This record gives sequence, structure tokens and C-alpha cells, in this order.
Amino acid sequence: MSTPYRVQNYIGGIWQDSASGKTTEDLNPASGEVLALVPDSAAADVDQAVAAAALAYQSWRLTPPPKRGEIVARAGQILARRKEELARMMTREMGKVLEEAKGDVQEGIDMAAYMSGEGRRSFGYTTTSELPDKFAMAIRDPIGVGALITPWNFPMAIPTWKTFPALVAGNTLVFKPATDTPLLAMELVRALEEAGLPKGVLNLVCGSGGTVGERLISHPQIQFISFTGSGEVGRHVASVGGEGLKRISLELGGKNAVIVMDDANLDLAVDGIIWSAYGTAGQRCTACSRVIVDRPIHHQLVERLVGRVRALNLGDGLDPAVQVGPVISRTARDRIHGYVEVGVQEGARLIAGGDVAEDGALARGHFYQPTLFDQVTPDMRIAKEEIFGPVLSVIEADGLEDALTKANSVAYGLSASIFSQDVNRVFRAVRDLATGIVYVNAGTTGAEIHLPFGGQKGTGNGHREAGTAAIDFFTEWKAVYVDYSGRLQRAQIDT
Ligand code: UN1
Repeated sequence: MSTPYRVQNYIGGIWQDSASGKTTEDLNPASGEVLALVPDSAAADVDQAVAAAALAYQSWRLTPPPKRGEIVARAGQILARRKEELARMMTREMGKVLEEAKGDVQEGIDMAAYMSGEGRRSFGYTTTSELPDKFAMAIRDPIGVGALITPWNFPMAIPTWKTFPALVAGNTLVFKPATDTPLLAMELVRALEEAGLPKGVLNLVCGSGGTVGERLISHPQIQFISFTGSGEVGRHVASVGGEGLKRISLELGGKNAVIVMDDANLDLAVDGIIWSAYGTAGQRCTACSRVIVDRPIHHQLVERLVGRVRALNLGDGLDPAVQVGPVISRTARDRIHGYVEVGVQEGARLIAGGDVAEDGALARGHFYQPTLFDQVTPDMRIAKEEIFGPVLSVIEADGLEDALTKANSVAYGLSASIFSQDVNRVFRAVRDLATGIVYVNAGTTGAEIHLPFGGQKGTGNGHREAGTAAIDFFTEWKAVYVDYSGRLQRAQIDT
């Protein structure tokens, strides 16, 4: 075992331990190895970080946006230079297989390329006035000091979705990463530091949601919160932050369905389902957890799926032969198994996996067998609740209408997909699926960073990340009227 990394907080441009000196351990989910020691911060650390961000805001808001964009562009180049090393670190910290970890870092690099350009766009608009000799325009302002609270499943990508646009927009930030992935968070902050980000503009505070998160969401100087995580915590963030009239963006997961119609290219559908259900061990908000299959091809599809699921290779994500890594923790593993037991009790037919995986070296980590249920009905808990693990449910449908109704029958609305060669069916699905993301002839994962990311219904509270939508969330609109008539002109009266 190698010496653990030392993660520190970054406040006002200074790397430091928590004020109390307390630490927690960051563990490799594949091996149990202690990867890093991490500050276990308290409210006082948060207060110090918010004060640093408030001070830095005074000059950051006046820094020309193209200059802000250049810093983000440089950070992206640093991530690109370190991609391989960061991906290996990510696999050790979070467990996803190396190829996917590289994709996660690449998503951050892409976001830097896109958002740095926003420094020269961030478009507002000019418009007409109802009065003569009067000019009207709408411009964007930064908001102020914000809190970013990120999950462990995309340790680099999701923090970049939040930090890069928020910074280009002129805000200053306090960033609380998931307790399971502080190391990659620190590396992102280091990249921005090396890129020339002024002190205090981005502050990192590591620690628990109960202490650090709680202080952030109720802090009077925090003006906006961008949160990705569970529905339960998201509701709490919304109610506490809402009380303080903060602007709040929530991304709270999904119960994403792939619909397979009887005219689908089945080989393609199977590839798409396997990748989006078992990639990242099912721990993506966008992961497919339901297959809704047209009755005539049900048996054929299930037969193909079951063989593929059983053949998936479980293990340490650093091994290139491995397709499915560990789940994030023992708690997560036990929770997943709890759902599988519920599925069996509810009468679903377990046809692959269904247990923790503890053979040989797997016993050192937290592994769960890729699991497939058939004969699932929409009222079962495994068909409704987010499991966040390698568990897939097959539900039968009678034609497109029934498939769409079943797809939409859950509380979430993040991603959905349809496999069909029939353009009429496809466009009806695009219209009627109540999700923020729809795929045609592809699985449910793999959103690209220049399109809006987020969901309908219980997946969030109406905001979107990435693309231009991110700039909308991280800026205020300011309407500016310039009257050059030299006399008093009263809107709505002197027209
Ligand atoms: C998430 O799981 O919260 O679309 C994000 C995808 C990735 C991002 C997922 N680009 O699957």
C-alpha cells in the first residue's frame, strides 16, 4: 500500500487543514486501501471560505469575462495534460473502470473548452423601446457568492459543470465535494490555481453534508446553490436554501427507461442497454434501470440480455479486462442488495446476478453482481425507485402507447431512450417522453456538454446544467434603459 495522499481545504488561496485538524479517510472501493486523508471541516471553516469568496468577488466580478474564460481554458489544458494520471486516480478513488474515468476527465476538458468561449459570448440582447430616443438592452450580471455541492459518481465532470460556467459568469464559490471523492476535487482546484485563478475566487471545503453542507445552504452570504445528489437531500437543500431566498439548482437522479419496439435493431438495442445499465456499475443518474419491451420480442431480447449480463467481468477498474467496477461503499452495496431482495419478494423473476460478489480479491472491496430481473411490473419498488447500482428490470409492454405510459409512470424524468426504425414511432416518443433527455437508437447515458442537462418532474426543480443553460443559471438578468431624448418620457403613459 502506498502512502495516502493528503487532501487539504483551499481557502483564500491557501491550502490548509480543517481548523480542528480532524480528518477522515478516503477509501478505494475496490481494495479498501486508504487513498487519502481528508479534512473533516466544521462550520468555522465554511465561514472562513465564504468570507474569502465574498472578498474576492469585489475584483472577480470586474475582471473582463474573456480573461475569466482564459483561466478556465488553461485549466482545461492542464486537465488534458494530466488526463491519464487523473483518470487512474479516479478509478482508485471512485471505482469506475479506467476507460470511463478517462471519459469523466474528458468531460471536464470539453466543458473548459466550451465555457471558456462563454467569456466572449454570454450573450444578452438589445431590443426596441416603446418610446422615441430610448435604447433598451438586457445584459448579464454575476450573482455573487455561491455554493457547489457535488456527488461522487462523476468526480471530475460534475464539478467542472458547476465551477467553469459559474466562474466565467463572474461568481465566486465555495465548493463542497462528496466525502467519497475529495481527491479529484482537490486536483480540479489545483488545475484552476495553476491556471492563474486569483485567491479566494474558488474555495474548497471538505467535510460532511451534515456539517459543511448544512452550514453552506443556510449561510446568509451564499446567494445560490448548485446541488447534484439524492432526492431526499435535494429536498432538504431546497427547503433550507429556499427559506433564505437563494437561487437553487437541483439534479436528483432518475429511473431511466429504454423502450425497445418490435421493429428495433436488436443487436444495437442490447449493446445500448448493457452499456447504459451496467457501465459505471449502474451508478449514473442517467443509467438505464428499466427496459420496456414490446411483447412480440420480449423473449428474444431477454435471452440475449441474460447471456451478456452473466458474461460481464467484475473487478478492479484498473484492470483493462474488467467491465464493471465496484460500487462506492459497503453501505451502497447493502442498499442495492436490499432492493434485490425486495424485487424477489415482490415477485419479479431474478435471472442474472442477485448477490454481493465476494470471490477471491473481490472480497476486499464492495462489489455487486450485475443483476437482471424479468417480469417486473411498474408498481414494484424496483421499477419505481432509484437503485443506483447494477440492477436492471425488464417490463413488458403492449405497443408504443403502453410503453410510453409505463416509461412515464415514475416520479423521475431525467433520461429515456427508444429503439425503433419507425420514424413515426420515434417522433411520438420524442414528443411524449416526460424526460429532460431523450435518445433515439442509443442507451440513456452519454450526454454531451454543450446541450442542456437535467430532468423533468422529480429529477429537479426546473433548471438545467451545461450548455447555455448553465450560463442562465449562474447569471442575473439586468434590463438597461438609456433615454437620450433629454426630456421625461413615461413608459406606458407617454406613448
Ligand atoms: C450523472 O450521472 O449525474 O450523460 C451525470 C452521462 C454523463 C453524465 C452523467 N455524461 O451519462
